Amino acid sequence: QSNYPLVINTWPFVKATEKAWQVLEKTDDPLTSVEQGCSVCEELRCDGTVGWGGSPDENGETTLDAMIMDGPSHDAGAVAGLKRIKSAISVARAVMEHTKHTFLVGDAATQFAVEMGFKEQSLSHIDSVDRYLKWLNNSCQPNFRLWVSPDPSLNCGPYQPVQPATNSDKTNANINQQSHDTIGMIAINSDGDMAVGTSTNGAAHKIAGRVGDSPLIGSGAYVDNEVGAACGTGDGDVLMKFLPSYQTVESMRGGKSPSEASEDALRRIVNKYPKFMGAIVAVSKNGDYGAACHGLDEFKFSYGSRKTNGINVESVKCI
Ligand code: SD4
Repeated sequence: QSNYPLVINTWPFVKATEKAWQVLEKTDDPLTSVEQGCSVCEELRCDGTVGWGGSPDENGETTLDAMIMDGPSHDAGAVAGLKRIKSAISVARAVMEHTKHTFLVGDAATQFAVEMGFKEQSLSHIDSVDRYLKWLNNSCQPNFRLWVSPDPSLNCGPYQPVQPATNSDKTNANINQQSHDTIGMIAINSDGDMAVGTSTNGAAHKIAGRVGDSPLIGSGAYVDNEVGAACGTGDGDVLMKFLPSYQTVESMRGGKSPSEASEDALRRIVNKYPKFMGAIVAVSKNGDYGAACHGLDEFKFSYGSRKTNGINVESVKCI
């Protein structure tokens, strides 16, 4: 059996994996596969951390970050702080395909989306309202979501600016940024052409306007069609300082396997931020794949993959 076609994504979001696979099988189009796979998570509000109705910011509003990148053309589109539009990755694709630009943000991205025919609607859900009010009242429930700090006091508002003394204090020190679970997805078709994408509602109780790593090309995801692709999940305020998806692809270019390259990218982060939490998944040009994580053992980081022989969810022991 050949190593591709293949779909792979962060976390066990199997409905998204399966949808992406169905699209890939039918169309052999990795870009549409990634878009539609991630769209499933946006609709299902995977873990409350993708799509509408999750991770409210300090104003109680959910905003979305997403990107998509096409291997053969090396073209990409992204949106950040997208308001009142549910289909973030599709808007990112529209930016790529219908503009000369690459990245649109905030209300102006919404305006673009509406002009492109996307429906404007509230991104609030009873869950996001409830979560916001609990945070506001300083009565959060630590187990409300999959990813919360082991220290319950860190999960409750109101926001207190922190002035960390060192980089290692910085990670996890900000009580506003404790809930993570981005979908990052890679698809590779029967010709070995690849696409990547991400979609997330970012960090819970973020300061309004905060953008994470997920929509940033090279940080949240990256593809070089001649080498491979990678995407990440985790603490975006740290991840974005290291361009880990780009780094992973470059290490594969240098001969590392997908797992080795992902691990190397994370080690560069952990070296400076020992408490960092996050993961990278990667696929090489020949369809080999692997992953690495740090600080996620408690959350049992796993990722989904789909080939002709079925779906597979693999747990990763973190470095
Ligand atoms: C962010 N990286 O906005 C995203 C959140 C996330 O797994 O990945 N969660 O920081």
